[in-house]
Amino acid sequence: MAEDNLLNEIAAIVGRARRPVAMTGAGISAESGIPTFRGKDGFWKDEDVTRLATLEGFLADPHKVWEWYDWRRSQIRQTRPNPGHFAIAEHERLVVGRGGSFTTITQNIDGLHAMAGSHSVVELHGNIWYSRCLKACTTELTHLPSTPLPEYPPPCPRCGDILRPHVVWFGESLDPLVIEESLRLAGEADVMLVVGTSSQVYPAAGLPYVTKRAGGMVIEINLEPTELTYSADFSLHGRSGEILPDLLSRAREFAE
Ligand code: BJW
Repeated sequence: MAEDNLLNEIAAIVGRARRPVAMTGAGISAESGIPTFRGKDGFWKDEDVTRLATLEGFLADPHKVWEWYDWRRSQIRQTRPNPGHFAIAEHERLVVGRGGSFTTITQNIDGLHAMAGSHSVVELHGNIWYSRCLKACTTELTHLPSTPLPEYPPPCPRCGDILRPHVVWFGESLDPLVIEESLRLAGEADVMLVVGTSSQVYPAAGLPYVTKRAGGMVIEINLEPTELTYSADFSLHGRSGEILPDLLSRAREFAE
């Protein structure tokens, strides 16, 4: 009962928000079958990340890194959005329909938010279905939707040099326009839902604090406590694929 009251209190805040933002991480896609990065079942528990998800690792062995990304692409290809993704997409439609704005800022590179029907999505760490020229002969991205690729590393269709995955590796800067946009959205948000992220990787992990400093509320949804938990206004512990549909359908009853 106490839990039900708490959920309704949070639903009222979310339902009345005019400019909510969802900030998502690997946890929201876990229920679609995509492994998270950290933790006991995390993707990176056995791998040396510096060999695979850094520019240095890529330059040392582009064939191996592309092989790994192609394997991940083939795994992601078999997945579909889950009720957490769909609940966010449905809430975006509701908020926009009554004249507000709703954006999903995601650290995920899997494209599942768009597949669920979310229209306003900021991808902080890129998108695994795109690649770009290592030598940056053009700023245009190359869409590589098929897997497996015929060769590793794939050649740039314009200059013949090699393509790299369009993702942000450790130590690399995020696209400045993407940072600017996400800082603006976080600063203007009246509510930020922080879903399925360990809140360890910056600058993404700093966005909820931008919302808080600007007077917005931060609501965390995660299986377990994180570094954000003590600063969040509310923390709901459980599966995002269960909590989000419940919370956001309750929120609709409070929508003005
Ligand atoms: C569930 C669930 C369910 C599970 N329901 N929940 C400031 C301070 C300190 C360091 C830095 C700083 N600024 C920059 C840095 C350096 C670095 C960094 O942050 N390091 C920290 C680790 C300390 N940042 C960078 O390098 C960034 N670049 C940058 O800032 O450039 C300027 C600069 C450089 C160097 C120094 C200073 C400035 C770039 C970061 C790029 C991150 N890239 C990756 C790989 C993407 C490509 C790929 O996938 O191959 O992005 S790393 C990886 O982590 C991936 C993710 O997007 C990201 C975040 O992970 P996420 O989503 O939080 O996943 P997990 O696994 O950590 O957590 C999952 C959570 O879900 C858990 O909490 C579970 O409990 C939960 N969960 N199932 C609800 N069903």
